[in-house]
Amino acid sequence: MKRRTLLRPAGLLAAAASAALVLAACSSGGASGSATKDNPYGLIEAGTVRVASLGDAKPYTFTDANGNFTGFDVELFTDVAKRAHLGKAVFTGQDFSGLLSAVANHQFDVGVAAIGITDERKKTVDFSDGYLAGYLSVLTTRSSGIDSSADLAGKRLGVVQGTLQETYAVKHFPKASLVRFPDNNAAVSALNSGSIDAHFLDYEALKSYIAQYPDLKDAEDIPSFDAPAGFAIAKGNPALKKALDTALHAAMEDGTWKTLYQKWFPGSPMPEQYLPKAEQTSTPTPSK
Ligand code: SNW
Repeated sequence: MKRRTLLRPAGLLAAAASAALVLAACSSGGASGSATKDNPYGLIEAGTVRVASLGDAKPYTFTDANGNFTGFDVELFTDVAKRAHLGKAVFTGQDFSGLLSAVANHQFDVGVAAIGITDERKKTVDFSDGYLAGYLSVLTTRSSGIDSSADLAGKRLGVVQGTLQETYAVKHFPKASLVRFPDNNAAVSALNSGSIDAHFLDYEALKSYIAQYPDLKDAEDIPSFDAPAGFAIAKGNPALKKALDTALHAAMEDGTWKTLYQKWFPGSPMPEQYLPKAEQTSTPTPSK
């Protein structure tokens, strides 16, 4: 009365064989982004996580006097990469406008640069969960006569190409003449030399330029809570997304996020949804 138990193992074998075929097909081209046993997150090179970032987006991500990347996003991502056992994080400065396509094309494993999560951008890349929710801000000179975005009509307004500020300005400031720049430093030079009247950028970057140039001021802050910043990765890598999200939430829960926030954004209102759960007092701001 030996029972035929062969069917099940045989079925399993078939499943294993087809899974092996799929894996082989994925790795045969040597294309980056394919997961293997030694490289479970499909990094371009196992043991290193290549990060597309910005050299001049202080205090989010920028290079210090020695050329090393630092800032809130850099330190947070470095912590997350360590927790997720991704290996060494290597940052490279790009223009913002090319950053997401470089990630989508697997030239980099991750994009880290206060990149707001939007449905439009999700057509190109996937994102981790959000880790920052702040403002889009109008930086101008004390003598410009611009006291709010309503005064931008007829003025030359700088935006960095490819940013949410550019999209927002096209939609909401139709009477301003937009001047597009590759990065914030170029735009702020133009503002200081009088070739533009205002520049539209992230709030914390505005704060750092005002600290550097006392002739500059903040004319208006527009909430961008519906587009919290996230880490961008190529589409179709759920293992990497999950690893980043798990590590990110651990960094929030143990207070690492809060410590970095206070270090890099002193005096700024703290979005409560990223604090340890026990410290959240009010209804959190919605995040994606
Ligand atoms: O949408 C905000 C978010 O709420 C937070 O304040 C961090 O900045 C944003 O993600 C918007 N950042 C711009 C963008 O995503 C510009 C990024 C940059 O200059 N590096 O287009």
